[in-house]
Amino acid sequence: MHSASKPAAQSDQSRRVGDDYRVSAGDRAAYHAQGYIRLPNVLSEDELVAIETVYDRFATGEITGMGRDLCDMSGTYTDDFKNFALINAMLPRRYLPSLQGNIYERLSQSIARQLYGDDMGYDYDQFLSKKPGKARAAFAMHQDMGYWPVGTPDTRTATCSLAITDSVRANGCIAFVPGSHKAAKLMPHRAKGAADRSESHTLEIDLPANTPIEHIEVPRGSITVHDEWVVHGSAGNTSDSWRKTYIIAYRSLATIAHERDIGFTHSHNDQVHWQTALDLYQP
Ligand SMILES: O=C(O)CCC(=O)C(=O)O
Repeated sequence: MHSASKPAAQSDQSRRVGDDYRVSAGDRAAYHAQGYIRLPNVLSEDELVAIETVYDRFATGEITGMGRDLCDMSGTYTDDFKNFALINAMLPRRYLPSLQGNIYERLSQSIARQLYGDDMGYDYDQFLSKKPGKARAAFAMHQDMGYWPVGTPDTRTATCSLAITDSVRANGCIAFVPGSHKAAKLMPHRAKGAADRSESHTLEIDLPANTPIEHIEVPRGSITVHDEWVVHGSAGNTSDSWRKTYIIAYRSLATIAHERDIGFTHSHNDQVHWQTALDLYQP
């Protein structure tokens, strides 16, 4: 009896099995309760080395012609690339199609489907790199819905963030307000450090000083997954190493089709002609 109960306990741990990643019932429940989870050991070291080689072509500025899709999320669109602190490469697989179908895409897609169902498809990808010793490389607190068109009927989203480097407090790991997704309601956002969105893409929520915040440290090769309403962001990088993150977000195929129809592709080069969080809340 005793020996039979052990494998049962282990089988409820999320884990990689060959080219599958199985999310345990406990982690699925925790995701929906908190608005985020951490999943260990998603990519192997060999897989990470291959992905990081391609990733670095964006972080070093080798891939050009991206317009505003290569920007500093802690600065403005007119900053020089050499001065970027938080390098944001939007839609890297659009600019380098050889990324399409990589092992992280395959595993993260299956994770999103286990969290929300089989109609979840790739919506966008993003590389976020914080340079060492850059205290200003902070990602302002926000809800992802704040960045997206208002009024999309089916908002379900699973955003997977792969730690390409260890992600820890000192290099500005992701931080969440647990349970802040529960109201499923857009909070007031404002443009950060710029008069309007033509200068900088970054939005910010003002949180009360006593808001509980959980910093989620993740070793290289593990991921966090978060939903579209949970309030999150990250502090600057005061360490002497990079923080590199590879984000892929999944939404329902119907939502993706709707948003492409109105011209929204997650590119910072999109011409915005839909209602945004700023239209709702700015005086
Ligand atoms: O990882 C971070 O520092 C923030 C990323 C983020 O805000 C997001 O993926 O929605």
